[in-house]
Amino acid sequence: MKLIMSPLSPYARKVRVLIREAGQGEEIEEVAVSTSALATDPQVKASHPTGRIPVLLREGARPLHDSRVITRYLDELWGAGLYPSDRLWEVLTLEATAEGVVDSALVMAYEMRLRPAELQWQDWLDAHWAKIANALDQLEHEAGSLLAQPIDMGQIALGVALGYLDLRFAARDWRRDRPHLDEWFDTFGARASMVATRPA
Ligand SMILES: N[C@@H](CCC(=O)N[C@@H](CS)C(=O)NCC(=O)O)C(=O)O
Repeated sequence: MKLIMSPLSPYARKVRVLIREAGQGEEIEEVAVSTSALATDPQVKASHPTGRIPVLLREGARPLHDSRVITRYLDELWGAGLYPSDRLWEVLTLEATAEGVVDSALVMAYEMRLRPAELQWQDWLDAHWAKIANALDQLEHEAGSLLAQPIDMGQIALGVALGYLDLRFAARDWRRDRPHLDEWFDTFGARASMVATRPA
């Protein structure tokens, strides 16, 4: 199988962390592309209806797209246990919260990096950061219990989301006033799967 991805994409990083946590690095070739809505990579255009990454190319089967579809597929294929049935709804909800953080962060990143400076809209940026801050404040209260749980896909999504905030919005310092989340990420971010996929 091949994973069309970018080393900077947080959505692709979730899949890449899962692959490493499942010990299946040999099974998937990671193909790095550069793509954006303004210049869609041809491989991405050919395999994803709305031209986004990640995409999983499979022998003799349709490509799979959307990171959450790919992570569910690989988890089931390999029996990785990252969506444990006894905690499924909690794991899926944490995964969705982390995804919402990444969705808002990406909206902000595109606004700042792709839109011409004179067209950028500060209220829009602030509104999306407020969504992120609200989610992180809630997660700050839950971070202690996360440390006690075995790794799951919700935690992977959260670790990737926080890593993306460090990459794009370090100056906003999400760690300030969130010591428990900071401590959790210190531990989680040191996992080999996270270190190996750290965006450069
Ligand atoms: N919901 C999708 C989001 C994927 C996504 O937006 N990926 C970004 C890269 S981080 C992308 O391909 N952007 C290019 C574009 O929007 O054309 C997923 O989880 O896979």
